[in-house]
Amino acid sequence: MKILVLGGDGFCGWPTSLYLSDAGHDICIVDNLSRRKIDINLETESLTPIANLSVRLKTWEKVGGKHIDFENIDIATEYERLVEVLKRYKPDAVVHLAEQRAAPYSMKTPATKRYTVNNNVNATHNLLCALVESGSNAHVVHLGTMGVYGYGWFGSASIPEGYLAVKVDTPDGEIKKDILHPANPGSVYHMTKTLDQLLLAFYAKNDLIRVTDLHQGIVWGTQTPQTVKDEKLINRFDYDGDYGTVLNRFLMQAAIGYPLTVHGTGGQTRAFIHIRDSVRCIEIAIKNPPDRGDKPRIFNQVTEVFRVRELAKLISEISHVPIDLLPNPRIEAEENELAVDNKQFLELGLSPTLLSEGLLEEVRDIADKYKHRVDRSKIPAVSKWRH
Ligand code: NAD
Ligand code: USQ
Repeated sequence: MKILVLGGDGFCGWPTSLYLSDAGHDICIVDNLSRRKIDINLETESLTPIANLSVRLKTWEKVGGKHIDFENIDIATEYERLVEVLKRYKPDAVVHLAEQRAAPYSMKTPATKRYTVNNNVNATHNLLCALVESGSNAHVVHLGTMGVYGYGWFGSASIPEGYLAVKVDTPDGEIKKDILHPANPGSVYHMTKTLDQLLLAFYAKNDLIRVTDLHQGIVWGTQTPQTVKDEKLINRFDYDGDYGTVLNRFLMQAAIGYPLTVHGTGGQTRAFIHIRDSVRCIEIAIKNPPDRGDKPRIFNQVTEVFRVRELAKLISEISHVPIDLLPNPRIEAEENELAVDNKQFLELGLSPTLLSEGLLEEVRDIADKYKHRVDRSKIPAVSKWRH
């Protein structure tokens, strides 16, 4: 298949591009390198030494034996260029990962809030509009987030895959319907993903665009079988207070003896997935498109559920680094139950990488190996939800 990977230089996008290329698909990365520029502005860097994109692509050509195209386009602002690429490249599928993805960054300042909304909503809408204008029949595989659901509204009931079965009493009797699960975002970033859902649903209905939305949990881990082939292919690993996600942050903190930064009581329960499974799920989704005219197909892209303090305890036990219970900079439930349906991916063949299998490799090959690159001043999470 011919596949455009929007956001293909990012943490999920780079290993996805290599995985799909290795599997024999023709890949074109579209990225404006904004994530690298944000690192420069925040004066921080990936823990792992990521190569420039041109070096990454040349290395993959040598090591993987495959060519990957690259177009430097801001899909939120350079609409005409996006239309032109769609017309020229004629993709069978478009994987859309090109959004500002950090909740703390999205809550940092009025400027980062507005950037996140403008970038994410326009990126998704421009893509959908450009597909229609270019006459493309490409299947859109969009990366959404578990955060659209708000981590469990109905006690310990399992969160369904996108749609909630409701019964409504009407004068003509009871009506049963599957509706989009109520949205309950916890940050400006997560809010943009709930807006994306409506854009995707509208274009699926009105223009018969085939859409799959992947509500992914927190991705942990770094390497895939492709990125590990050469150090110049290494994936990024964010650890700073804005972009670092919880499990990867704890692993890096354990490696340098920095007390594990648990927000509040650590009773927050979240869903997780290893980066190796994330790229597999994307390929499974590409191979199983909905029909034209169907509503978006929604998968919950998660494999395990943990409480933050359970993760901290586990890592503290293996590293002997203490846990620090910090005031929570976010506005979020201090304690929540979370159960998530993920049957669709399991039925389609996903065999999950469990925390118990991947953790030691991550400590040994990434956190320990690159700990000399850590800037301790970038670790505290300083973005506050309410000022
Ligand atoms: P990332 O920031 O590492 O990668 C995003 C990429 O998109 C970057 O390379 C960036 O330069 C590019 N980009 C952003 N805006 C763009 C624009 N307007 N035009 C062109 N390129 C643009 O993020 P990631 O962790 O790889 O996340 C990818 C997607 O997966 C996001 O949509 C995110 O919301 C979703 N997701 C990520 C996680 C996670 O834990 N990392 C979990 C759930 C969902
Ligand atoms: N947390 C800590 N200590 C830390 C960092 C985080 O206790 O040092 C807590 C947070 O307060 C939160 C939880 O850990 O309760 C998760 O935070 P996170 O930064 O790991 O994840 P989040 O902000 O939710 O965002 C990440 C990705 C985002 C994706 C989302 C999936 O950055 O792109 O959409 O995970 S989900 O969480 O399922 O919505």
